Amino acid sequence: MSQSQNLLIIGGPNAGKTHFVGQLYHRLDAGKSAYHMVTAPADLTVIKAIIDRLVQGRAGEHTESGLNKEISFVVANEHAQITLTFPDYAGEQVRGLVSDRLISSRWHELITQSDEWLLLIRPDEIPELEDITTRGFADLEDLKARTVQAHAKAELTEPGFYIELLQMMLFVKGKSVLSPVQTPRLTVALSCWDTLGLEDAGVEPLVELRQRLPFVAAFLETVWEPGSWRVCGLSSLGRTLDPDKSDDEFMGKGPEEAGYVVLPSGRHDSDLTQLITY
Ligand SMILES: Nc1nc2c(ncn2[C@@H]2O[C@H](COP(=O)(O)OP(=O)(O)OP(=O)(O)O)[C@@H](O)[C@H]2O)c(=O)[nH]1
Ligand SMILES: [Mg+2]
Repeated sequence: MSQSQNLLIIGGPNAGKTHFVGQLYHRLDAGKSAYHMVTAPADLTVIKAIIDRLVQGRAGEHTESGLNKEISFVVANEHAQITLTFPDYAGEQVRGLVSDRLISSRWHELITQSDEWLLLIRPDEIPELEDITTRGFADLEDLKARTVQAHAKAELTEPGFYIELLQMMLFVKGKSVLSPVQTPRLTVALSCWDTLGLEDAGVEPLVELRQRLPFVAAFLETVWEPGSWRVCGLSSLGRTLDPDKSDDEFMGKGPEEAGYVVLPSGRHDSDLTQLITY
């Protein structure tokens, strides 16, 4: 075995982190991946809870904000061994990292110990940037109301949040953005891909990122070394599930048959471990 990697999985609120890790585990457990499990997570509570829901054809729950579980497992094939660390925090905690500019000692450790990052971004929940091409000229009254609202919020925009998050993580890792970043290698996964109306294979995720989050794409293109980062698509479920009502078709086939990764070329692949190996 030639390589040993440490992958950190991270994402904002509602990005699909818990469903992805549940589906990934379920696939590995069912022997449906190019990788096999070497060490299973010590605590299976979170994974069991999500898989229980999925086998009933129902969506799982939002991670409670007080919950701080870390799920770690080791997978391998004949070439590489990968330790996956997935802090199952509620996504708001990641928002907090950025808005408070404070990184706890545990987050510090997680970031410094990792040499690969998988960042989940959910494009269908990102509000379209309002500009003259989408809004036209506003009348004065309308403009006044919107200015008050904007000041009251004073939050980072979504693209700003992701850029700031990556900059903070690079800072903790001791990386300068003045020379192209080679490690950590980065995979950005556009999650809930099935909600984007692009079911057919062939759409390159980087093209989609450039279109939906041009600032984030430009940041990555400037800061990371080409070949050390990539953009993929992810649909852990392949469809939207209801938390209360079973989806019979999903349940009948089994969760391990649902979901896919969209590779940088636009090809769809049902093996979700494609996202963790780069
Ligand atoms: N359509 C669709 N919905 C998905 C997919 N994956 C997750 N979801 C839904 O997206 C929502 C968020 O998924 P979670 O996995 O709970 O997201 P999270 O990042 O863990 O969210 P927090 O725990 O709140 O931070 C849930 O309602 C899921 O049912 C997918 O592949 N497709
Ligand atoms: Mg969660």
